[in-house]
Amino acid sequence: MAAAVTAAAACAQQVQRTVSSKASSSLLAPVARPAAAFRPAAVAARRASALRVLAQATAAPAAAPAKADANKKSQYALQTLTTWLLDLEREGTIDNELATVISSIATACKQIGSLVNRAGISNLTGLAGETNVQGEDQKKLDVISNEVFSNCLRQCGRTGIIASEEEDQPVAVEETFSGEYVVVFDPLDGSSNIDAGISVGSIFGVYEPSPECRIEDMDDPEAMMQKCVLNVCQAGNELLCAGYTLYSSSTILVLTVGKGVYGFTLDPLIGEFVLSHPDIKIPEKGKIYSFNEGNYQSWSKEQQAYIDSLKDSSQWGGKPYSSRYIGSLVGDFHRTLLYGGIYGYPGDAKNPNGKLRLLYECAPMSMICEQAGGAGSTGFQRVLDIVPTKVHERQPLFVGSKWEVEYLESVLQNKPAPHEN
Ligand code: FDP
Repeated sequence: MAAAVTAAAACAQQVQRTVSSKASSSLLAPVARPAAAFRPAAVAARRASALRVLAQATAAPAAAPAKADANKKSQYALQTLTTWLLDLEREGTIDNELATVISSIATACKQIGSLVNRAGISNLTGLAGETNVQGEDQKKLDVISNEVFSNCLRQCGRTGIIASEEEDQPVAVEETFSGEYVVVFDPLDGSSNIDAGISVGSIFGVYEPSPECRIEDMDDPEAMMQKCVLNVCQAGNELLCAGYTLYSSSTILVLTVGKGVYGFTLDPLIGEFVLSHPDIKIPEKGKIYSFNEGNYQSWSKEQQAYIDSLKDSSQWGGKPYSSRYIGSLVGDFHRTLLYGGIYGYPGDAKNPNGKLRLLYECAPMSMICEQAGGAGSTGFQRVLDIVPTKVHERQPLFVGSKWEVEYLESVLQNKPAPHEN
């Protein structure tokens, strides 16, 4: 711990204060309009009258009533992530600060998506030569994506603490000047697929602002780090926002702020995420399971029995479940969200808690799944109820259609299967 604290303290000391004064405006703050009040009243009146005459003279007799025209939607109307966030702000679902954090995450994802697309021709494939705190070899793109994500979050000035899969400890952000949201993320999940050009993704979660873990408290780095860890280790049910971006045949950002799930596809020609999947609902029951069956021998007998039963066509009207597994959580999860079924990474004899990390993999995916009408479970407990005891804690994860997840829980817990609707 002491070494980690020293490292984190050293790291924190290196952070340069790039924003010294409190900024008053934001990316999404309403822009003050040059008001008509500056126009002399007589000129304004003359202009209004001239416009009325012109409108009468040019109005086609068969024109639809003005009210109907105003309500007609233009065929060129787009709902972009930015206008969607503005709508949420207007209705009071999120505030301006959270909208700014989400915008900066979207910018990071656009940049990572472009790097992923060009990885093979920009010498970005292969290993970086380092291992992360979890002992995994870091790919070049893991390291770069982490830097891109961290830069965007710092520059937006609204994050107090960031915790990444690629960092040993949470990092207090010095550049923050308001907001102080806690952001957890895996900048490039599934990166072992990168060199083969297969889908990868970024996953993120945003928690309530926390002003407790401050860079100003550097005179006691150990106490500061304890506060940082404490503020990051929150249960998933405290998440304000969770999302992921899939880098695949298209770049798709899927997001929830606790009011349904929305998907935005990046239009590369205008550089904007455009709403393409409004109010996503996962099917109640599916026909696909997604597990790494190579681990079958080391699963519990209950876990084996569950997968055996999905393959037993006699139980499912003559057709067994189909198996699909990319080995990239974001890709496998996205398919499960749209088509239904179950994604699972169980514990096994060697790793009782499986492989996936609670904070920036299991919890955000579970929140998205629940918001879409599905479920997220460890097999014995709702994922969103677990309070992590450490930043990189692992948990078994089963997410997907409600029926398949409940059926899995019933098999693991030796309980009767849920009823089919
Ligand atoms: P990766 O190691 O390539 O980053 O948690 C990381 C993850 O990929 C997930 O994206 C993926 O679902 C899982 O590991 C794959 O693990 P297995 O190779 O053990 O199936």
